[in-house]
Amino acid sequence: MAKILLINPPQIKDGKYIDGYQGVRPKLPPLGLAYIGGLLEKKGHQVKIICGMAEEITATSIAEISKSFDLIGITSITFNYILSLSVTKEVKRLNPNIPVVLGGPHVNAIPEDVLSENCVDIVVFGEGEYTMLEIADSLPLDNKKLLPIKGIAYKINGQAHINPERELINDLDSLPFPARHLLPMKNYASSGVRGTVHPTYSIMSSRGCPSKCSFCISEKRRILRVHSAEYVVAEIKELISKYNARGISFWDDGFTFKKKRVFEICERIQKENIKIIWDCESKVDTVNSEMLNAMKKAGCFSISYGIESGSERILKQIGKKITHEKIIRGVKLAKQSGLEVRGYFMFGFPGETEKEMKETILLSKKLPLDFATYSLLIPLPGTEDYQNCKKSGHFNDYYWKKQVLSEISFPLKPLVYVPENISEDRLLELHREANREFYLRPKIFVKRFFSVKDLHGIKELIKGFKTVVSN
Ligand code: B12
Repeated sequence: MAKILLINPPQIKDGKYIDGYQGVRPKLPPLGLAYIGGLLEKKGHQVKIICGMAEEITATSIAEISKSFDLIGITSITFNYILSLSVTKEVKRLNPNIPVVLGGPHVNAIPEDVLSENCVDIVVFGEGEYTMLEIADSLPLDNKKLLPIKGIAYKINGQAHINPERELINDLDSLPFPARHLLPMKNYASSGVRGTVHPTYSIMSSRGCPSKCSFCISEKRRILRVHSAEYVVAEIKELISKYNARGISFWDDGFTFKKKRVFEICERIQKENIKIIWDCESKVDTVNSEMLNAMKKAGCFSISYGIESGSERILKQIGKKITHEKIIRGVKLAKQSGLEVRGYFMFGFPGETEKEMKETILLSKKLPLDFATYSLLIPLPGTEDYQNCKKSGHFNDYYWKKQVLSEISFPLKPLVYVPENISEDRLLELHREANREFYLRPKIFVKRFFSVKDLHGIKELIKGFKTVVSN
């Protein structure tokens, strides 16, 4: 039995702890670490998780705590990579003999790059559950023991060794539930991004996405695998009984990809009379009325669609495989079923013109959406857009490294990438215009005002209003 410490790095900016991304985004449990923790515990290891997103803790205190562990695992997305590295360095400085493993979406995209850091012993790319288990089972480590472990990169005499990829986990139900009992659950999720009830917690009921969008990471994640309806409903019940959940947010890349399963989940929720309000992310061309009605009946209150652009040319370019017609249909059907509908839009794709960005604003206003979120493209390693933006010559490498790898507030200024046909100022202005034009319409404002149910709702409304006008 090994003692393993898993770490989500502290959210620190300018030396100060940032609570819940300055209130801009929700605080959610790091499910990747919790899944790994769940499997390690099931197999007899002792696990602790430190979540620097939910606890105010410094890198030095984490390093002190690390002393009593046999193996350390740290997670990283691109935007907190520098934060993850600073924890890794501190942990290694105080505990040079404890193996330190780095994993997560950023690491998956560029394992060799991450391995070049002195403080990192092993890089895990891909799904981490079984890889971390094999590492833990092999302690104390030597190069011979690492050789057969799939999905890792490590160093032998300073030289990088990259082992073959690990197969994706096909039977997701073979995994225990995420070890949420190792997390400070009370510190998370007030009412989620889209939540109206408190507390709302997150579930990942599937992994992967069959779409090939140019801004999204990694080939391998594209293969869709799902938890069965039985597993999903049992997880919901655990969240209710152990953590008093009143709401659930499904963060799957597309909750509605497998239609039959959606019906099964809805049926079970109703049959077992489970009182829960939930929301999910989806793609406009994967829904139909029957499904949306069943979802509504089973407690779904909101659906969020990745729409991205109002320009048919850009939709084609980014590989979204949706058209205006499909977008209008998907949004209308969800509204007809009585769901709240959110649309995600993006600006600043390679070659995108001002005219095309205006088409996006127009489409978002034309659709019967309740909320719209507009983001500026940030090219991330492992995506097609990262390659395209770099090639275009308008990509600012200096700012990419300085900001993207360590930023936790958006938009990043100056922008790391600005399409050829527009100036940075104009792009930022259009982004502001989009928010104002969408939210400062009387019908949206009145709807927001009358949807407020409690003090939390009032606070959210004021925060939203301030964001729109001060943006
Ligand atoms: C829920 C979610 C959020 C939540 C927060 C989640 C959290 N608590 O950390 C919210 C809504 C707040 C959020 C915000 C953002 N997010 Co987000 N988010 C997700 C989402 C949808 C699910 C994450 C999840 O739980 N996955 C399920 C678990 C099982 O997978 P996993 O985390 O990858 O972990 C597995 C492996 O990576 C690996 N692993 C992970 N960590 C470790 C550690 C070790 C030691 C090992 C061995 C292995 C390992 O093993 C795990 C189990 O198999 C993902 C997309 C996705 N489908 O994963 C995007 C995703 C992580 N988000 C992303 C982005 C870009 C953002 C934002 C920057 C968006 C924005 N512009 O505001 C912010 C950044 C905020 C920040 N500073 O952290 C990107 C990250 C890309 C990248 N290159 O890093 C993703 C991948 C979406 C995408 N396809 O591009 N996000």
